[in-house]
Amino acid sequence: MQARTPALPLSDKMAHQKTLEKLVPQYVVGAKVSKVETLHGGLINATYLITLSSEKGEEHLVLQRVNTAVFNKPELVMGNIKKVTQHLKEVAPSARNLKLEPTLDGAHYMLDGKGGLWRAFNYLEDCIGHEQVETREQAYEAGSAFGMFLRQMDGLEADTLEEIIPNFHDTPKRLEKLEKAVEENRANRAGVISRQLEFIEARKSWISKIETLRTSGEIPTRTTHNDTKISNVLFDAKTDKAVCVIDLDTVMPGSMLYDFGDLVRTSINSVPEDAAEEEVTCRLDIFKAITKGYLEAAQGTLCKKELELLVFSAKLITLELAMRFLTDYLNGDVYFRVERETQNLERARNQLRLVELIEENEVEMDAILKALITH
Ligand code: GN1
Ligand code: MG
Repeated sequence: MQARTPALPLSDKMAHQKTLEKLVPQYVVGAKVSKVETLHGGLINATYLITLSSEKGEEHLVLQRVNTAVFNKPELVMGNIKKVTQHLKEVAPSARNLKLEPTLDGAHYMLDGKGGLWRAFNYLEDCIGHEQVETREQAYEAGSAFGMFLRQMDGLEADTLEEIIPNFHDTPKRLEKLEKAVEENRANRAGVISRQLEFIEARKSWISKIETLRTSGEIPTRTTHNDTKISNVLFDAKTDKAVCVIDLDTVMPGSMLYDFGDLVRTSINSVPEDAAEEEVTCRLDIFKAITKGYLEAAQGTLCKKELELLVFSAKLITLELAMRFLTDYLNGDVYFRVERETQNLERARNQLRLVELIEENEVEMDAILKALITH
């Protein structure tokens, strides 16, 4: 069973229910929808676990509505996912992995006529999800799932994939967007973020580092996941070992450094992204476990330069997320789902505190990394 958090407002779920009932007969004949549950609490898409009953018994299907405001070329997303899931089948035929389920007519997605794109995945039975990293074992497993994904994707040339969201992890461009949002001040909120802007301004000298090295070819452009948090890993319900990674929407060409960094960012902090900044933590034991799991599973895929920048990547992506949350706060919360007016600002403060903590611990984190690389 995947994580079941109430990810969506009830009104969305009710509106989707009718669409779901229309879509299901395109996948199976003679089955009735006996239950619809919300799955996996992302901030962007809506995901449902459909329980179907027929004479054969119960079966499950995961139906997901892609947010076309974020993914404005969803057919390109689907093209990438098709390539990635096929590649996974080739390189790891016996592994339990995500599979796109085609409709009875062989289509990999359907449009609902209301701006939504729907697709179906297999439901991986007896799996659980974790919203936060609680233990070192989970951190190791999450690291190993994404390290394995990196290795598996090594044979899938990045230039065969579409860039789903252009400049997704281009930190200098994220800064430009923030600066533009400050200037436009659409939601009239710029007055309250001067402390945050100063903090970012003081770190301008290093924000282009990864993009400069990537565009000059000193670090490779690979097939990357781009949303590497523990909630995008499925775990075996019995053993709590990682089964596979999910959420393939943002798989596209990029640097693995953003993937590793984002996994560290979302794992070392023991509190959610919108928790008060005083509660933010930088758990070094968790960092060690993730890194160990990642490097063991990636088995030498990384080049020297990538290895050198692993700790830096965590600091950079955390600053990038703070910029994204601040930008959305200034633009009036048009991108990330919010439940309250200040939530994006809270997320930004939380992330900036995490940048500060990573800075304080950077030397130690680099020592942990070096020890893992040489052993
Ligand atoms: C978004 O929807 P979700 O939670 O999978 C975002 C990620 C951010 C994350 C922050 C396509 O992911 O980049 O890291 O929120 N995804 C997109 O919580 O923008
Ligand atoms: Mg996601």
